[in-house]
Amino acid sequence: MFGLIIKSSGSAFGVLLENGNTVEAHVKGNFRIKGIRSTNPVAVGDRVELEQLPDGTNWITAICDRRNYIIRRSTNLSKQSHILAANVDLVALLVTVNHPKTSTTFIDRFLATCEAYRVPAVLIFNKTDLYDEDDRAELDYLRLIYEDIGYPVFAISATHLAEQIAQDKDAFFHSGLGQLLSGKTTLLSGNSGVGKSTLLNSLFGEQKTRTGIISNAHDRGMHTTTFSQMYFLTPDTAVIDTPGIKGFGTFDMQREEVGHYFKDIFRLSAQCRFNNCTHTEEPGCAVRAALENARLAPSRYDSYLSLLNDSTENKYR
Ligand SMILES: Nc1nc2c(ncn2[C@@H]2O[C@H](COP(=O)(O)OP(=O)(O)OP(=O)(O)O)[C@@H](O)[C@H]2O)c(=O)[nH]1
Ligand SMILES: [Mg+2]
Ligand SMILES: [Zn+2]
Repeated sequence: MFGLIIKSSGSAFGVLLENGNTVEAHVKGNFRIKGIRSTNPVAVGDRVELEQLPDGTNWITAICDRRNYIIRRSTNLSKQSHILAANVDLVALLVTVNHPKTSTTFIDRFLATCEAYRVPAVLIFNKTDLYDEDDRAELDYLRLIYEDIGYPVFAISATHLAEQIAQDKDAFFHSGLGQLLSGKTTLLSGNSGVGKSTLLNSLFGEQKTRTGIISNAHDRGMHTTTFSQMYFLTPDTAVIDTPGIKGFGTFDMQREEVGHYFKDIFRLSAQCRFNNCTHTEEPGCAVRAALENARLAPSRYDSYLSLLNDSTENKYR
């Protein structure tokens, strides 16, 4: 029996079978995939083989080869890694300039990971209805940076989107963000409280999953979503809502490799004097020249350096 993992809470999995039924399944404690050390051997998006025992319980016995996956280390101090999802067409990173604020380091680490795993990514700035003048200026600034690199950028209000979609669903799914999502399986990720579940509910026009509040004291989310789940908008359009994540420790990057995953830095590096330039101390570095001439955003360079430091520390591997 084969199926698709559509829900993962860590120990139990929801599996969509070929006959359209969903069953709960488990993995044996010692189930491991060669080469990947992660807290979850199976992730949403995985195609799996199942065995049903006479007592009616379902056990995952094998995972079909993955087209791709996105893996994250919870923090740089942690050896634990977590597969966010497998076999996705697109990563939609939901971020906010405020309420709560998503850091550019987080954005850049996430985008670099998407590059490393060769999964296309798009940035969605949410909660525009809450932005004041400064927030809007910040949004415009960041939008320029990321569009210039080549990432599609959208600015939305997930709460207002619900009305817009209710009024004209077809129009939404035939242009902009809606069109981009159509026909794809999209992993929705971001910090807690940025509105992932709210966006998901708006896309469906009904409450599919619980949303939380933002703590007044810390202006942060409360980690409301505790499991990952794939929801089908149409038979060929799916969105995966995931629990909010904090830091983004990266993985398996060699020092010389880090620059490859920053598309802007990679492009500039073609003009560096040394082809193994790490863009730190070397003479004739085109990346640092671009930084000085304001052709490279300081925040991007800072994020690059933070990843370079991770890979230098190396001891976590
Ligand atoms: N004003 C405004 N509030 C929003 C918007 N999107 C989400 N929110 C609010 O932000 C809070 C958190 O939203 P959630 O959808 O639960 O956030 P999440 O990203 O799923 O959070 P986790 O599940 O904890 O990762 C809720 O109170 C939402 O109503 C928006 O566009 N505008
Ligand atoms: Mg949520
Ligand atoms: Zn250089």
